[in-house]
Order: sequence, then C-alpha cells, then structure tokens
Amino acid sequence: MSRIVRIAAAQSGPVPRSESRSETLDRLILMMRQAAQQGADLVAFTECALTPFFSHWWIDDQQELDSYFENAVPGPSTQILFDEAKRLEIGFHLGYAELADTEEGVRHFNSSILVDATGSVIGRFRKVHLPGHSEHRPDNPFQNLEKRYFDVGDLGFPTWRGFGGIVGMCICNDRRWSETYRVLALGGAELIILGYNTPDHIPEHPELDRLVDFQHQLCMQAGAYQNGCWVVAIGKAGVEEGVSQIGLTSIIAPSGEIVAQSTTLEDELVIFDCDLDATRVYKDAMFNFKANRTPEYYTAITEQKDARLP
Ligand code: CDT
Repeated sequence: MSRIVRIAAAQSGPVPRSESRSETLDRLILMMRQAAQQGADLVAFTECALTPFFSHWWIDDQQELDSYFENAVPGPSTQILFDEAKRLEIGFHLGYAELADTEEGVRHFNSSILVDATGSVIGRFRKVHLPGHSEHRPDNPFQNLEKRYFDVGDLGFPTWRGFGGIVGMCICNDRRWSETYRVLALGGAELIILGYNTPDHIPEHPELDRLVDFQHQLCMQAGAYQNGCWVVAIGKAGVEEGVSQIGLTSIIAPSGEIVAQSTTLEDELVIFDCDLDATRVYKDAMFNFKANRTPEYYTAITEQKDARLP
C-alpha cells in the first residue's frame, strides 16, 4: 500500500529588512505556484517566513518589535496566501511571529499553521524550545534574542489528521530535542513539518561551528528513524542582515535517510513524494511503541537514588 503526499519544501533565501511584507509574500506565492505546477499537495514555508529573522538584532522599541508580528492569520497581509492556496488547491505550512490576545494578556509566540487545500486551518503550533538569551550582547556579531522576544508556546505538541495521514509540527530549536519527536509520535505523527533559521556560527561557542550542518541533520535523522516519521525541514538560507544561515532544507524518510535536499542558498523548492505508508515498517515493528515501550520502568529507573543527577 502507499499513501503518497507530494511535498514541496520552500526554502527562503535572505529576507532583507528593506523588503516589504508584500514583497516577501510575493516570493512565497511564486513558490506556491511553482509547487502547484509540479503537482505538490502541500507547500511548506519556513520559520517566521514573512519577515527577516529579527531575533538576530536588538530592538528596544516595542512598537517596532510588534511590527514583525501578525495579530491574526489569516489576516490582512496573509489572506492573499490563503486565497491563492484555495485557488490552486494546495495545502500549506507557514511559520510566522504571532501576537496573541490571551486570557493572561498579550503574548508573543513563534508559531506555525497547517492549512489544507481548501484554505482551512487544520492545526496551530507555538514553539516550545526557545534558544538564545534575553539580554543584549553587544560584543557578539549578532544576537539570538528569542528568549526576550517570544513566550514559550502553550499548545504542547498536538497532531492533526490531514493530507491522508497524521501530521505534527515543531519549530527550529524544537528539532534538537528528542522529546519533540517522541511526543508527536505518541500522538500518531507520520509527518513532522518544521521551519528553521539556523546561523552557521554560534557566537558563544565557535568551536561548534564545524558541526552546525552535521548536528542539524543528525537530530532530524535520528528523530525520523526512532519514531518512524517523515521529517520535512525548511530553512532560511544565505546571508540575511549580516547573519549567514545554513539552508540545507531537507526531506527525511522514516528510515532516517535524507531523500531530498536544497542545493542553493536562495528561494528553492525541494520536492519529494513522501509515502506515509513507509512509516509502517518502523511503527509496526522495530519501534512498535505498544509492544516495546516500558514507561513504568523508565520512571522506576529515574526515581532510583543512584540514578539522579548531582
Ligand atoms: N531559530 C532557532 O531556533 N535557531 C536555533 C539557533 C541555535 S544556535 C545553536 C537552532 O536551533 O537552530
């Protein structure tokens, strides 16, 4: 049996601060049209796809900071994406900065949505693992201020039925945490979609620079294999406002193999026919959770005194 979903991972090249929101949307719409022309069921855009990745510089003025956020999606600037997707009968995934009016007040989230081919929102996710720091580090070549600009996502790691299977989302740094994949897979995820903005230099740990590409792939390949999931990872690429980002947009099979990857540092579509039934051999055999996981023993082990961290 096969359940094929043709996925177009739409890598973004640099988005300069001088580019207007509608110019950036034009780039996304062009890629959406190209994806539809190539028969894609789903086009997936990156983390904070509507703007440059503003966590890379210090912003003092709240109004200026809020200008990078969307009050509602669909909303005035993004309705055009929904209309075009509906016209083309293609689903999409979009990462964006979300300004949310919650019961606890206004919150800033690093969010993504999943939209089906009729233009209806299937799912919403808010990034849980926020990297970086909250204070200004003027001696660094660039900032990583997600801990200052965003609140921790409050929706957990839900999964949804869509595109003939079960789909989950996470965002960028979430991909480095094994819990992300396991919680999504416990929710039945067969396909995990994530966008990212990953610099090729870590100011605080330059000794890790040589490993950035390797560790980007390592965590996703392991997450895909150990959970029998497809992982579709869509990057920002190239030098954006002085920050060089890795690209390496990738589609990873449940075997853990990278089956398609970007080759440029620009806007680029990476397309692959993902067979959701290719998850079965892993989910039903090697990583059959029901037959093989023993959570009651994991708890017993971590509760043993000797096993505790100092
Ligand atoms: N956007 C985002 O989460 N970026 C982080 C940078 C971490 S620097 C080690 C990432 O995990 O790619």
